[in-house]
Amino acid sequence: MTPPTAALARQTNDLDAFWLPFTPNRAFKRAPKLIVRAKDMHYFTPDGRAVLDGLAGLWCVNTGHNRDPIVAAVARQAAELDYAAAFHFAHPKSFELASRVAALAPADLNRVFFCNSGSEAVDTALKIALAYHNVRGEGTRTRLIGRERGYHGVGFGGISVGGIVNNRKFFGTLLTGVDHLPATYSREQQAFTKGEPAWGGHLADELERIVALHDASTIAAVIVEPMAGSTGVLPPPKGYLERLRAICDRHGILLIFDEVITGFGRLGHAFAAERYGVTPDLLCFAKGVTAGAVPMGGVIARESLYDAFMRGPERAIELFHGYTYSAHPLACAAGLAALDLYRDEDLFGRAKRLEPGFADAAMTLKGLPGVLDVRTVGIAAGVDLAPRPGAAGERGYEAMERAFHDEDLVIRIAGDTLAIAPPLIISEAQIAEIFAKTARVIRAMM
Ligand code: PXG
Repeated sequence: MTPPTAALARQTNDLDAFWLPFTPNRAFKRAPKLIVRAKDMHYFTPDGRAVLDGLAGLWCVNTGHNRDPIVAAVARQAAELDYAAAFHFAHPKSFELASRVAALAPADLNRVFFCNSGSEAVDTALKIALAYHNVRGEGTRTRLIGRERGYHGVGFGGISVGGIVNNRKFFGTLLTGVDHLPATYSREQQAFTKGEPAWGGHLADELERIVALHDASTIAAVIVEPMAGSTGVLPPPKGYLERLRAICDRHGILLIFDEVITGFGRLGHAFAAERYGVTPDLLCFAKGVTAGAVPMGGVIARESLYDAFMRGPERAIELFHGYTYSAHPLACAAGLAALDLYRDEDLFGRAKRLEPGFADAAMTLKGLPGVLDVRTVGIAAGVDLAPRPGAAGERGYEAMERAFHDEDLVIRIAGDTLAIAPPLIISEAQIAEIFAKTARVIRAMM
């Protein structure tokens, strides 16, 4: 452990050059929040303050921070093989990680394409879906269906099928031929539900309406997050995903699950597909695959999809897609070490066992001033705060800042909704601590 030094503080004094992502840059640079170190459940600031991580990084550090086996695996790999040209070679760990990821996925989801982020995973899945129909001679299937309030990263594909207005409105016409299912959330019907709400399964039938409008022969795929994370933890209504699957089957439409957040234990299973007993045709993952230690994403495809591409001359490339850093050795090493930790510490099972207590702890916020809804599923909670009149998002932002500065706690916001999703190694005492701190923040603001 390195103590904070004056040199380190000096290095971080010039804040001008760095354009921070998804951050109010001017407000941040006026009152910067710096992190120099992390271990397990905590971040550490330059002055040595320990800050409890209530969001597992950004939903990715599911094992907890800086776990020794991951650190050692990455260090070993960096010394042994930094990089091998991804379009010429493979290295042993790429095959090993693909096999291990495939083994965690249900049914015949067993062919794994690697990339470097969730956004790339989404674009990869959308492209595989379009190309799949093409190689099968159904090239008229070009439409992609997303969902309102969906978040699928920031590539043009992802923002097109996504349903977050601010992520779309500045960026032109996006992909054409995209339509959207309605969001599944209704406060009136679902407020203060633990787990999957009873109301809303019927909203999957909106897909039939979209099919009737465009005709199935023009639709390639439907993409949804099994649980919408970024827009404030919206678990799927009971029966919803099953109904989507049935409608897709009826019309030859591919179903894509974006499990960038739900993958690797967040919902008490390796994948949400397992929790819900619904198998998609393509499954996007990222984040938890390396527990955030090295960037990595990927898509798991059903074997039949992969097989559809394996035709033509053997020397011909089957899918014109890939990244310089697909299956990067450091990412594969981190991924294998993370999967070992998930297995050895039974972290998915742990999340499942902690879920009822986590939900109870979250529900203690019910009844606090301005708390309009609390939702939970797995080790994730969304808390809607009443917006200040004429200043939507202000209360959420203030809550996040107060949590960090006054309570040494990291939480996330989407507008006036707080999101809480800590690492899966969290203790029951730390769960209580998160919600006690959050309650104090809420009380202090109202
Ligand atoms: N799909 C889903 C479902 C995601 O949640 C992405 C794709 C994109 O992943 P990359 O690795 O390209 O960022 C995500 C990312 C938040 C928050 O505030 C959520 C994400 C990222 C950053 C912040 O909830 N999810």
